[in-house]
Amino acid sequence: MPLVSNKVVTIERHIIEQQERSNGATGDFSSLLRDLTLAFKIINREVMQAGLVDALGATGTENIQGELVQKLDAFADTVIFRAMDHGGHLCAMASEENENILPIPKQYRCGKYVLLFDPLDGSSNIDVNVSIGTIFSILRRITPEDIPGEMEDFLQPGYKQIAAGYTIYGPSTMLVYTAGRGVYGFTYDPSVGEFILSHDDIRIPERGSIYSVNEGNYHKWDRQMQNYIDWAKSDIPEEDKKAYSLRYIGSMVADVHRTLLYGGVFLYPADIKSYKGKLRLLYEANPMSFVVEQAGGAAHDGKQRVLEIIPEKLHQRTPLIVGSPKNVEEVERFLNAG
Ligand code: P6P
Repeated sequence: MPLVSNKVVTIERHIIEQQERSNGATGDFSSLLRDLTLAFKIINREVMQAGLVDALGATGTENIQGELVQKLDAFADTVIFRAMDHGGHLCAMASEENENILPIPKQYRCGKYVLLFDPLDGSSNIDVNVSIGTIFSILRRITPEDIPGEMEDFLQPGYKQIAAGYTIYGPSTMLVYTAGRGVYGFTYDPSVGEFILSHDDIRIPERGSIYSVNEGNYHKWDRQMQNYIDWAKSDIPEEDKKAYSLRYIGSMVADVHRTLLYGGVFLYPADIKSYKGKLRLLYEANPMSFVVEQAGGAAHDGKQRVLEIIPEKLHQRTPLIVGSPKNVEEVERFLNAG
């Protein structure tokens, strides 16, 4: 994946160039993504000040409702909703923070897309200054365009996604997205308030030597998963395999972002306690799987391709094995062994 060196391209410019390449694309989708990046800039500002709010005592910032700063994930949820509800591109939204789908306020025009998002995944890590992120997924509505969005607009398999991506708030803030024509990374420059193209056409390595999983759950996994983990961390001379390294941040956006750039595999398997896994299908596993597949990787739930799961519930969970194609194949080999 070439780092961009000879031109300064903002995400807005990039989206327009992508739109010009896709025949028949309306400006609709481009301005939807532009509205989203505004929300990410506002969230970034608050996340980067989070530590200071305590240090500065009661001088916490006011949020967009004029109330004293809420919990950061509730704040992020509100910011995204309010940035996206009036653009005329969406007919409804869904967020991890809200049980039901979120209708577009009556005073605004309904559009032809639905947006699903996890406003601030891994937010429990904010207190220890670990990277966290926003994950988003965009689908085209399937109900008639003259009525408000409905639940069935959201319960579509992941391969129907129009676009998906994440913003990681870390040592630098990066937005990574795909619209089905490759994966692109933009690094935020707060001095000019722009996301600048820094990772053009990201491709995940065919194989990596990092596995990423919470080994504290080892005793809860089935035997096949335990066998894979035992194999992954062993030198296997007869297979000419060196032990893989374990890297686990406990923030999905950070773990998957590292996997995307360095290769390897991120796993959140089912276990005897969470037999469906922990991660949410529609606004965590699907968007991350779409990004990784578009970068040449793979994403399975242990039985099938994640993007082919037919959703039944808005907040349903799924096991997730996502990363370099060869590494995902290795996991599958163990899971399918007798
Ligand atoms: P565990 C964060 O709470 C999160 O939802 C994901 O970001 C992360 O991958 C996972 O949970 C970590 O879960 O059980 O390993 O702490």
